[in-house]
Amino acid sequence: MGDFSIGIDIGGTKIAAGIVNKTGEVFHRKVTPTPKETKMRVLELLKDIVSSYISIAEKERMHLIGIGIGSAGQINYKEGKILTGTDNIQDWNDVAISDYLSKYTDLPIFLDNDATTFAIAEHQLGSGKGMSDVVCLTLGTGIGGGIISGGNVIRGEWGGAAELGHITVNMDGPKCNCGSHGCVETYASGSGIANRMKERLHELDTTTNESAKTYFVENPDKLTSKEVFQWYHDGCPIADEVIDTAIKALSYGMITIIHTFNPSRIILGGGIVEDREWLIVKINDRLSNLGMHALVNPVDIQISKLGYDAGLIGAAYQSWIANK
Ligand code: BMX
Ligand code: ZN
Repeated sequence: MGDFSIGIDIGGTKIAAGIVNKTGEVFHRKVTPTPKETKMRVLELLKDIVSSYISIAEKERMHLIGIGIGSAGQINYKEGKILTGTDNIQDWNDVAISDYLSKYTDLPIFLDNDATTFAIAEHQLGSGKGMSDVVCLTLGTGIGGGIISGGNVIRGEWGGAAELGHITVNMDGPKCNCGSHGCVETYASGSGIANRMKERLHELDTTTNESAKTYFVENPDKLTSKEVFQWYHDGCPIADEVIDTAIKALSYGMITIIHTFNPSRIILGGGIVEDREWLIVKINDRLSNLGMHALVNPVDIQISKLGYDAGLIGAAYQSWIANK
């Protein structure tokens, strides 16, 4: 049956997990909301996921060779520890994930940033296969970055590199929960799009945007990017500006990425781009008039082939990279 690895992807909204084979097939997929209370709740959930997969693997005679975990946050991959995390995940500071889980299993544990594991999956098995220079952006609760340069994963000294969602595109822009201002994430992530719309809800005109106004009155705190996209398609002018600004911010962020890494492809993933090919057309329109042409023009922007599973597949794939 070959070897298998457990893959877990911890994001600000959900935790996705599965047992993965070397070609990236996912078995026994599980998706759970990320516990909002404390890091201990997240750790207990991880322990439960790992224990249940170990019993399933035993029953089904799947030979497990490791556990790979991709998590949002600033991660010391050498120590298997989350150092810090923005408020996208509550209490996500100083979390010794590998130490905690190794009390329950002897399998090797590999921890990395979630967008880095996404990039590993796309590079090994997805849209970046066979390419030496690709950059990935995950557009979900936050915006994560993963970089493959010269065929190598770029992690920096301890694993904190590639926080590409925190490229500043407006020094006077909204405060970001990383501590800076006007990061791409504040405009183009799920939370960024929702926050920019919330700031402008008072401008909505009931005559032209009945559904938006009603929604705001009834659910002011529950607004998500999903509603903003819906209103954009319904012709709401404020939503139109919010989405246009998101595309603009993303395009300027990409120019910095292209000027810095000279990639041949940028792969986008996450809920914001899933099934929204039209976003790529709009980004390409903007990119055609920005930056240094020799660098920018040849870059091909694509949506992830592996989709929602990319993060967990890349996390699991670490077990094979380690065994090479
Ligand atoms: C944030 C940051 C990144 C992460 C990115 C995508 C935290 C908790 N998160 O910029 O480390 O890669 O979000 O995360 O510090 P997601 O929650 O959208 O999957
Ligand atoms: Zn930031």
